[in-house]
Amino acid sequence: MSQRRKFIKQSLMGTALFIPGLESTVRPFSRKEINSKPLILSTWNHGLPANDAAIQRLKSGGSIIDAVEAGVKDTELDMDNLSVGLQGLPDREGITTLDASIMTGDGSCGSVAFVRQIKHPISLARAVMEKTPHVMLAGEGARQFAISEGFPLEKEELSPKAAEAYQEWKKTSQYKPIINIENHDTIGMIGMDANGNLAGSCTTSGLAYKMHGRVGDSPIIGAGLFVDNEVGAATATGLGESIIRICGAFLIVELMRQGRSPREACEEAVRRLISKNKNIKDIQAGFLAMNKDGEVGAFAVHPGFNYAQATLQENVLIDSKSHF
Ligand code: SD4
Repeated sequence: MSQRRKFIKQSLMGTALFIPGLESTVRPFSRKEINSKPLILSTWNHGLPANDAAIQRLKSGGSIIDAVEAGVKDTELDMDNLSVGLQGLPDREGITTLDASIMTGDGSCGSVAFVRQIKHPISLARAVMEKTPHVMLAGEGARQFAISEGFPLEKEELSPKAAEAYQEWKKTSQYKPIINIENHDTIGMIGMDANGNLAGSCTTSGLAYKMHGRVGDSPIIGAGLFVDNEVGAATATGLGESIIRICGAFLIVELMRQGRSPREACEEAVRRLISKNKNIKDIQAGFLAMNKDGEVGAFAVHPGFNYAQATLQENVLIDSKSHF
């Protein structure tokens, strides 16, 4: 566990705390949610600095899509995060492959899956959205598109932390596709600007030691991310296979469309996920949502999921409730 994560975990036991350098505070779960625009939410502890980056982008005149891109780009560069970006843990063959998606509330979306050597897959997903007639590019085709758009290709080598972890894993080469404390740091971010326009982004290196070619929920529009200006936005983290099976993010937005609050919709999605997946004790998944009125909700299968919530005034870390 990174020092920062340890620190934030410990902080949660206390009251609101200032985190030096992050302009952020940490507070325990609060039932009463903020109702303020703009609003940025993102998964896990690294959501705090990512939210700061997103809010900065809005303050400097960026749009909500600029903000959710800038926010998760921060995480894509975080060397402590072994689940996002090229420093993420590799697949079974020792190759790091990345998935990302981006969406705006008018239905525009783009994603990349199983892509190699690209430092900012979220920006590549945005380029797919804005510059191609398609929604999704995968693998070599995504890489070729990146080259044609002038994205630099990074050297294909594992970060020191990922290389060490991979060497350790190879001793047994046991594949256990479960989300545990060290395999859970995907960032999903959803945001709303001052005018109520919504956007979201999601980026990950996926599950450690996955099969080569495996794609998770994060680049699947409707699974890891869904945004609709008429209703709200949702994102997911956790075992991608379990989330894809229930179209998690889309399900939550549709439940909100029918009148559920974000929290109720996330809870219902967790119930659905539990009913459609075996071995639920080994599966962690967490959902995060906002509606167009700025109400926020989250829910997870197991304890441990948290999210960061930022307005112009504050950026706080909140523990999600869970089914178990
Ligand atoms: C995946 N959902 O590829 C991602 C993993 C994840 O936090 O969320 N990790 O299945």
